[in-house]
This record gives sequence, C-alpha cells and structure tokens, in this order.
Amino acid sequence: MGFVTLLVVLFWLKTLLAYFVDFKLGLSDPFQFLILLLNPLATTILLFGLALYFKRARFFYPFIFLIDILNSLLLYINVIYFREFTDFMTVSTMLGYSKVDQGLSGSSLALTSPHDILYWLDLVLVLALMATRRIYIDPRPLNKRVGLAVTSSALLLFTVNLTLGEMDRPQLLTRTFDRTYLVKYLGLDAFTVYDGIKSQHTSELRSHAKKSELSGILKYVHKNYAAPDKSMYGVAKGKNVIILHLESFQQFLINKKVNGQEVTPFLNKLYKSKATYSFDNFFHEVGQGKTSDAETMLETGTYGLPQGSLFTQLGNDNTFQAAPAIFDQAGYSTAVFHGNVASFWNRSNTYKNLGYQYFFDASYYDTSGDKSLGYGLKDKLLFNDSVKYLQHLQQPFYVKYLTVTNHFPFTLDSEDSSFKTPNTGDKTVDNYFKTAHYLDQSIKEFYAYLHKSGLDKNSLVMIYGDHYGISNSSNKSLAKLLGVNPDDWNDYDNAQLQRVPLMFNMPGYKKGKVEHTYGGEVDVLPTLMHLMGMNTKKYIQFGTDLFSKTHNPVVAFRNRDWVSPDYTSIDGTVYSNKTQEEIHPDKALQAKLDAIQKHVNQGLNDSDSLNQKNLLRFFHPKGFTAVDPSDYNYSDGLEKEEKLEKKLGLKSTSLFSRNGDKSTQPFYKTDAPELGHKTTDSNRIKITNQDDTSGK
Ligand code: GP9
Ligand code: MN
Repeated sequence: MGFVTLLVVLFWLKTLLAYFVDFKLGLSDPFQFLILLLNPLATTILLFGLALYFKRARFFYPFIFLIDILNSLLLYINVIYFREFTDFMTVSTMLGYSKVDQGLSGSSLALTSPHDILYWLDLVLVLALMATRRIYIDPRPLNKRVGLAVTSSALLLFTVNLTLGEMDRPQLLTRTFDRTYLVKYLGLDAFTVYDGIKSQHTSELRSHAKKSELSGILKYVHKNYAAPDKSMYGVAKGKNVIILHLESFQQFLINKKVNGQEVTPFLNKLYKSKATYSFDNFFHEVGQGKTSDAETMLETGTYGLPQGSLFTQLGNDNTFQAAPAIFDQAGYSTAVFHGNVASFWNRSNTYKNLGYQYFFDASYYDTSGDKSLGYGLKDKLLFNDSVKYLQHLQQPFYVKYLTVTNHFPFTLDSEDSSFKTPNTGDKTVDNYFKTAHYLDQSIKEFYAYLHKSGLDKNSLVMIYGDHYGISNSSNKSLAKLLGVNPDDWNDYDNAQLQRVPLMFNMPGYKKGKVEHTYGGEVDVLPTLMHLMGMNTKKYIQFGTDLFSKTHNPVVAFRNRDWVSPDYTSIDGTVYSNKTQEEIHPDKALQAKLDAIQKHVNQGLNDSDSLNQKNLLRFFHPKGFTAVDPSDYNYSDGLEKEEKLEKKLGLKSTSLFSRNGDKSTQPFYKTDAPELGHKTTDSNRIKITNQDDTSGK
C-alpha cells in the first residue's frame, strides 16, 4: 500500500507540474483551483490501484510500473502537443498520429524544455531505490478486499470530482467542444477515455447513417447559397489555376517592416497590384488538422473536423465532390507539388479520393543533405525543381504548391538568409520573420519564371496563408512589434490575429483592389469556382462567394468562436470590434448575437455530420462523376505526363510542347545555394512513395 501511495503521490505531483507550468487551463477562482488539485487523484488511484489485485509481488511490481510508464507517456505527449497546438491530444489524433509523425520529429525536439526531465525522473529514482534495496520489495500478498476498497474509493472520489465539476460548469460532458474544460475539471485520463468512447461512437454513426439525413443539410446549404456577382463570374474562365499555399503565413506580415526592412517585399507588391484582388479581413479557420484542415476547406468547401484531421481520419474512404475532381471533369489536369513525404497528413490516400491526378511529393526531388528542413524540401528548391514536372502537364491545369520552409520552429540554415531578425526575447517569434522573408523570395523567383515562360498570361494565381505561425502562447512577445502593449494583449487580440492573406492574382488584369469583405477559408472554393465561371449550386459547400452581394461575412472558427465585421465572440464573451471591449448587449442585440451563434453552430454541425457520416456517398450532383480512388497512382508521374504528351502529339498543350519540345528549366533562376550542393546519403526527412512498388 505504501508503494502504491508513493507512486500515486509522485504521479499526482507530475500532473500538477503539467497543469501549472505547461498547460494553460485558465483558472478563474479558488474553487476551480481546488478541483484541479483533486482531479488527477481519482483516476491515478483507480489505475494504479488495479495492481493491488495481483497477489504475487512479481506481477504486482511490473504491472504498476507499466501503468505508471503508460500514464506518464500520455501526460508527456500531451505536454509536447500542447506547446504547439494549445490543445490536448484526442484519441483520433493519437491513432492518426503515426501517419503524421514523419517530419514532426524535427519540431518535437524543439518543443522540449529542460524541466521535462521531471516527467520521467520519479520513475528512474524509484527504480534506482529499488535496485539499491532502499525501497524494499514486499512479497506479502494483500487481501483481495484491499484492491476492491481502493477501486471503490477511487470511483467515489471520481463521482465527487464530477459533481464539483458539474457544479462549476453545468453540461460539462455534453459541451465537449472545449477540451481544456474536460482536462481542467476531470483530468487528462478521464478526458482521454471519454474522447475514446466518443470516437467509437462516430464510427458507429457512419455505419448507421441514412440518405434522409442529407435533407436538413441541403436546406441549410441552399438557404446559405450566395449567387455570384455578374461582373466577377467567369473573369478567369479557362485559365490555369496555380495555388500557392503559404505555410504558417499570417496577414500581419504583409507590409510589415523589421529593423527598417520589409519582411515580404514581393508579396507586398502583389498585394497592392491592380492585377490582384486581395483580402485584408480574411481568416483561417483550421482546427487540429492545421495544414490539412486548410486543404480540406479549400478543396471540399466543408470544414475540418472538431477533433483531429479529416485527412487522417476520413481521407482513406470518404466520398468527396471536391475541386480536383470538378476541375478534372471540366478538362483540367490536376497536380500537387509538395516537398514532404506523401504520407504526411495521409495525403497520398486523401488526394486519390479528392481526385488529384498527380502528386509530386518528396520522392520526386533531391531532398538530401541541407536541401531540406524538418518538413521537407526548401521552398526555393521546390519551386525550381517542380518545373520539370509542371512543364509537362497538359493545360489548362489546376495545381497546388504546398510550401514548408516557413514552419515552426522557423529555423533556416545560415546561408539561406541574411535577414536581420527582431529581438523580442522569443526565438520562435524572431525567426518567423526570417523564414517568411525566405518564402517571399521563393515566390518572387517563381513569379519571374511564370513571366519568362509566359505562363502568367493564362493563369490565375491564388495565394493564401494556411493558418497562424505564432501560436497564442507567443503572441505577447509579438505584441510590441505590432505596436501593442503586451500587458493589454487579450483574447480579442488573439482572435483578430488569425487573419491570413488571400489574393487572386491575374497578371495583366487591371481591376484588382484590396477588398475589406470578412471571410474565411471555407469561402474560398465557391469564390474561386465562380471566378472560373463554374456553377457551385449543385454542390454541398458551406462557405459563400466573397464577391457575392449576399456573401455571409460571419467567420466561424473551428471551436465555434466567430468574428463578424462588428463583433468578435470568444468562448461566449462578445467584444465590439470598434471599441475592442467586451459588450453587455441589450435584449435586441442579444437576439441578433444568438442568431449568429446559431448559424455558426449549424454550419459546423452540418459539415461534421456530412463528413463523419460520409453522407456524400448518397449525394449525386448532376453531371458529376464519382471519383474512383483506384484510378490514381502517384508513382512515375513524369513518365505518365510524357506518355500523354506523345499520345496527343500536336494537340499537346503542355508548356514543354508549346515551347517547341524544349525544356523551360533555363527560364528558372534561383539563388538557392543548395542547388550546387552534391547529393548526399543523409536526409533530414525519410523519403517513401507508397505507390512506388518498383523498389528503386
Ligand atoms: C507538412 C506540412 C505542415 O507536410 O504541410 O503541416 P502543418 O504542421 O502546418 O499542419
Ligand atoms: Mn501548415
């Protein structure tokens, strides 16, 4: 019993360390503080107490250690995860984690901190004390009833805990959209078990889903539909679409100067160019799926999932009626260029269900030595090295470039940048400007190529930032650079900082301007399709065309907070955008705010139900042919392109064919120093292409 007590107390202390040092749980009163002290105890006693059912010492000791190690591991991965996502790890994230861990290793290391040793020290010490016999192994069997007594007191304690939690926060278990609450009131173990039960429930939902469940969703979508503005409809019809996905790129970088130097001079130029429609009130809406959530919204017009990533959880077998397939069926070639491995975010599987014809992932480039960083090939090289594949694609094409260099922890080899970083006291924040500057330069080089090759004349380039780069926990360090007193920084400021760029650039176009319309990532697909002269009415999409007169300007965040042109709602507290202060609405205004919240909830709920129950398998938009993922295989992309070129002969529209069957690579100029570096055996990422079975 003494041994169990010792381990329980040690684990309790570790949990409190995580609660008070690593997690930000937002304690507002002493009562919550009390619950917090109490909540690790019930589950720890329950779990560790199970060892007491083993009569023999040789089973008891290994078992209790195993439980302790597993529970410490759960605690520790949550500590790491929280540092990046300011959130707890769901069971589905954990299960999908193996698919995204490749490449995460680099930044996981950067997410560690010296005091992390305390999460493991107790186990080491106890083992050492046992080995040196300072803790004595007690062979005497315990009465069976001791185990039972411990289990029932733990359960009783848990009931007390739950009751206290419900007293402070009614409907604790039903309003689970906020994971912090669950951990704050019930502890990490209870949260994880509860979450596991919920994911099991979702998988059951899917198998019981019926076609009739579509009707409510269709009602919402039809009511929400915003007809295109006639003057904008089809302005880019027939053009190539080139999507530049700017990793972790926030709007505040635009026009920002650091030490007198512009951070992103080239993007700044594009931003204000007459050839560009830019948006300055455009927000990312991603959840835990980060980049993959941005892609989900962009390609499918539906939201990411409330927990985890849709790509990893549902990408293998969900039915989509998504942009790649829609463009494909309108006569476009479709491709993604990305310098990370294809398995990251389960992309290679998901892309097949989205209907992408080609995926030029890391296996298509020389990523060896210092050509890559933790998330893959450096951007300047990605753009340069993509040319040999891009030029063989039949036009018109719909292509997406996923950049990676501007990714946490924002490190760069010294020869890649001489940008003078600010000195905020937070290395992450300082370096962010350096990698953003690098990204800007790589876009500039790519644009020079577009111009030289003539591609710019018949292309629409859409540029957007996928999500924040600086997480809320670091925003205070950023505040000064933005001209705000760090002490005044609050939730409202965090929400406003979720702006990311969105630009539709058509070289040669003259009517562009900076639009102030409020919108979010879910609005991009209908906007783009209308610019391309494609009808969206027959599809199920949750956003609305940003250029439409009836566009809904409420931006829904994944956690149900929202921003509108006038108000910002965070966790039920509403701020006025004008005064930036919390408001105390009268009855009429409250009704208006409630209606907005209801709309936000419904959009998210309907999108979740559509995706989680895979309802699109029952939906057949007229003229759209269902995607068959087995039609796609992402190995030998170049060979496939060249075969098609040959087959089409004079009819081939690829840039290569149009250039008199000559490579356009000489048009590309990059100052990337790595270009001249020899290929080495070492690699910062592990390259695999699961479609390549040739063994080369
Ligand atoms: C990796 C890249 C990064 O392939 O897309 O994803 P993120 O960590 O930003 O979600
Ligand atoms: Mn990203």
